[in-house]
Amino acid sequence: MTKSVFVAVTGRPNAGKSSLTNLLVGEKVAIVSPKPQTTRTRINGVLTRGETQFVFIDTPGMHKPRTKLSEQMIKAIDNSIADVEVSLLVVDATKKPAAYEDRLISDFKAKNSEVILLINKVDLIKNKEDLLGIISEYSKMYDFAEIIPISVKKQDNTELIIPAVEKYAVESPHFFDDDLPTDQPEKIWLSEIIREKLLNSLFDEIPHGIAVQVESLEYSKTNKGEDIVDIGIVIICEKQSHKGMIIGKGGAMLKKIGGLAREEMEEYFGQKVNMKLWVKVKEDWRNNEAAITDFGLNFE
Ligand SMILES: Nc1nc2c(ncn2[C@@H]2O[C@H](COP(=O)(O)OP(=O)(O)OP(=O)(O)O)[C@@H](O)[C@H]2O)c(=O)[nH]1
Ligand SMILES: [Mg+2]
Repeated sequence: MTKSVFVAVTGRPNAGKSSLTNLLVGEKVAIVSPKPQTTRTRINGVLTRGETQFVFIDTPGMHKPRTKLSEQMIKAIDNSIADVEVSLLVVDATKKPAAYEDRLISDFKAKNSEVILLINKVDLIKNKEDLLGIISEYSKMYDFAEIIPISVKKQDNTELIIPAVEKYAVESPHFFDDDLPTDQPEKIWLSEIIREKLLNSLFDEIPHGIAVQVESLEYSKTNKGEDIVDIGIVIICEKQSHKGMIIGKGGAMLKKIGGLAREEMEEYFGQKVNMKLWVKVKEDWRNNEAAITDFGLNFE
């Protein structure tokens, strides 16, 4: 008798949802960065333990939509919450509850959702008594099934999460491959690795306007007969001035990004990677439905 449980991982931008999803699944399925709105669509992180398959749905951080892209991101959140046995609301212990949490909680109320509150980043709280105040503030907002203070960074209390969600598992077939940590297409995952390096290396204003596409992926051989993966990647940005910053002086930034990404991709493929990067400008693509669809970011 097999079981499965779908779990939505929700919260404001930067709360630590993707870090948590990766930790729970034990593999990097979602990219992580210090910049808000890193995750742009729902990403399934799959963990199979014995009879039970856990499907953690990492979602974009809840925010006020300002572009057509963010409207799709919000749809991805709402849709994720609607489909699951239980949701995790990940909050930042150093930040007061605000409109982000209110919006999610009103969704939970409308759907009468089972929700486990995870108060993350407790490693940043100096006075542990402050935690009691945070817990009581959140308890007034919703009837949470459980409240667990955690630190994903220090892996404090994170071992309590799997047993807490396992209670919601239902008898069912496994919907995903038992041996794969995600159903994300490989090309998407590879493009996300590039976006992660860009988010971590560039100034604030540019990253939100960046999209990455893997244009080609071929397995070939070097002159010496070694296996090599040839990857062609296009980075799309919104302004000519941004293109300059992404390329950097004498191509230095692009070289740095390419180097960091290649290292990670070589580890993933277990063989050498040859990567070619191009940068293109597509003005205001975040409000261009055709472009959003083309980049795989249209939720519907
Ligand atoms: N100090 C501390 N930092 C953390 C912890 N968990 C995550 N972070 C950091 O918080 C930042 C955001 O992490 P993400 O996992 O990308 O957050 P997210 O909620 O997925 O963000 P979006 O995708 O933008 O919604 C990163 O710099 C993480 O390293 C934690 O427990 N403690
Ligand atoms: Mg994320």
